[in-house]
Amino acid sequence: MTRSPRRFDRQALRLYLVTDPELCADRGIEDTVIQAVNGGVTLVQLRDKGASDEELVALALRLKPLLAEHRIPLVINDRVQVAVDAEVDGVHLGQDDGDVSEARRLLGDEAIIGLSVQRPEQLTQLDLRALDYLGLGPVFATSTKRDHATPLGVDGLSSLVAASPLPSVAIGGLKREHAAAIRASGADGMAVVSAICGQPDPSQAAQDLLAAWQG
Ligand code: TZP
Ligand code: MG
Repeated sequence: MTRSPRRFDRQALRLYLVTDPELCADRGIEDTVIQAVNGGVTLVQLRDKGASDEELVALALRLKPLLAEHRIPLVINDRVQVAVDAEVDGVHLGQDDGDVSEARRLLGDEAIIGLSVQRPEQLTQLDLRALDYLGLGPVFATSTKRDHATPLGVDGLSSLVAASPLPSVAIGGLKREHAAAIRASGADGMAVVSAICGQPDPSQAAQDLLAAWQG
C-alpha cells in the first residue's frame, strides 16, 4: 500500500466525544453533539449499535456540515460502509470489527482510522500503515459499555501509552477529576460518553473537561 505522508493531528484526540443513543435520549444525539461542539469537543464518534446503516448515514449527514464548519472530525463506530456512504472522516474499529487494512482500502489514504486496544499484547499486532490512532481502555469500569474488558487503571494505561507507536486516546469511566492523571499518562486526550451525553448541560460539561485537561 502506498499511503501519502499525511499525518493525523493528535490534537484532535484531546476531547473525544463518543455518542450513546440511550444516554443522549432526552436531548437527542444531534442536540447533544451541537452543544458539545459549542463546548469545545475536538472529535466526534457516532456509536449506535442498534441503529440501521441507513439511520446512521442519515444522522451523519445531518451532523456533517456543523462539524465541518468547526473542523471537527466525524468518525463512525464499527461500520466502514456507513463511513464510506456518508463520506465522513473515518471509522473507529474494535479488535473484532474486521481488517483495518481493508478499511483503509475502502476509505482511502486521507481517512482517519482508529483501533481499540485493551491489552499490551495487542500492540504487537498493529497494522501501522493502516492506522492513525489507538483508543486505550477501559481505564476504569463503566456501565456505559456492557461486557467491557478488565479495566487498565491509570498505571496500566500509562504502560500502554508508553508502548504505543501511535497517538492515543484514553477511554472508560473518565470524568473531569481524572484529566490530570490521564494527561500525565501521556495519552493525547480523553474519550468520554457519559461525562457529556445525558449531562444537564453538555456544552458546560465539555468546557469543564477541556479546562481540566488544560489544567
Ligand atoms: N469503550 C471502552 S469503555 C467505553 C467504550 C465505548 C464506554 C465509555 O463510556 P463512559 O461513559 O465514558 O465511561
Ligand atoms: Mg466495535
